[in-house]
Formats: sequence, structure tokens, C-alpha cells
Amino acid sequence: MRRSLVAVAAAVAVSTLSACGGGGSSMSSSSSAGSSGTVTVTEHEYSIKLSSTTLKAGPVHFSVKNQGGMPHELVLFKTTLKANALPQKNGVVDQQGSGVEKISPELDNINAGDTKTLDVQLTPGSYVAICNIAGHYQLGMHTAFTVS
Ligand SMILES: [Cu+2]
Repeated sequence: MRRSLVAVAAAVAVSTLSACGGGGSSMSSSSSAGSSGTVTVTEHEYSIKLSSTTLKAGPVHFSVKNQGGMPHELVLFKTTLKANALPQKNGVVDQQGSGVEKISPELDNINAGDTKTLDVQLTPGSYVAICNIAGHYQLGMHTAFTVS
């Protein structure tokens, strides 16, 4: 269990990601208090990274930093589809497409350099986080995470 959490943390721990909880170990696991605490999301052209990809069910607080040079979004879907295989329509992910359940609300217009926060209630399952500005999903702005 612990070994897999460390592996996940290592996979997402790129140099641009700084732990907001202080201390290197605090970002390597979900908090033990029955909540995922703050999940830091870092967006670039064209990628999305989460500070943890194994979250606990219940209220989840996302802090989304746009470290890119243009506006981005954060849209969450509950889905068992692969992160790069969501239904698409007109250059964006089809939010009414089959196999995806959109989580509301979403974050729009996160300007370059800005940080916005999103609070949602998540039930156990598999999820994909994307930016749904036309073309961005296809260029790689998607990442999977699980809630248990
Ligand atoms: Cu984007």
C-alpha cells in the first residue's frame, strides 16, 4: 500500500510541483483523517498533474494552478474509460457522451498564472480530469485518478 502510494507520488512529482503541506512526506499520501485534504492540480500546455491520484470519497478540495501561458479549465468526469479515450464532439470532450458522467461544478477560464479552487463531492470510482478548451484534451490535457 505505502509502496504504491510512493510510486504514484514519484510519478507526478515533477519539479514544478511543490508540496503545499510542507515536508516531503505529506504529499505522498492522502491524509488519514477520512478526507483527501487539498489536491493540488498543476496545468501547463498541454498537461494536467494531480498531487495525488488516489483520493478518498467525500468532499474534495482542488487547488488548480495554471502555470502555463494561456487560459485553461478543469473539468472532471466519472468514467471507466481511459483518460485518452473519452467521447469527443467538435474538438472537445462530449460532456453528454456515453460512458462519462460530468461532475459539477467545473472551473472555467483559469488565466495564465492564476490559481482557482474547486470543491466537489466525489463517490468511489474512476475519474478523469481534463481541460476542455477546444484542442487541449487532444494535446494531452487529461489525467486519471481514483476515489475509494
Ligand atoms: Cu487547456
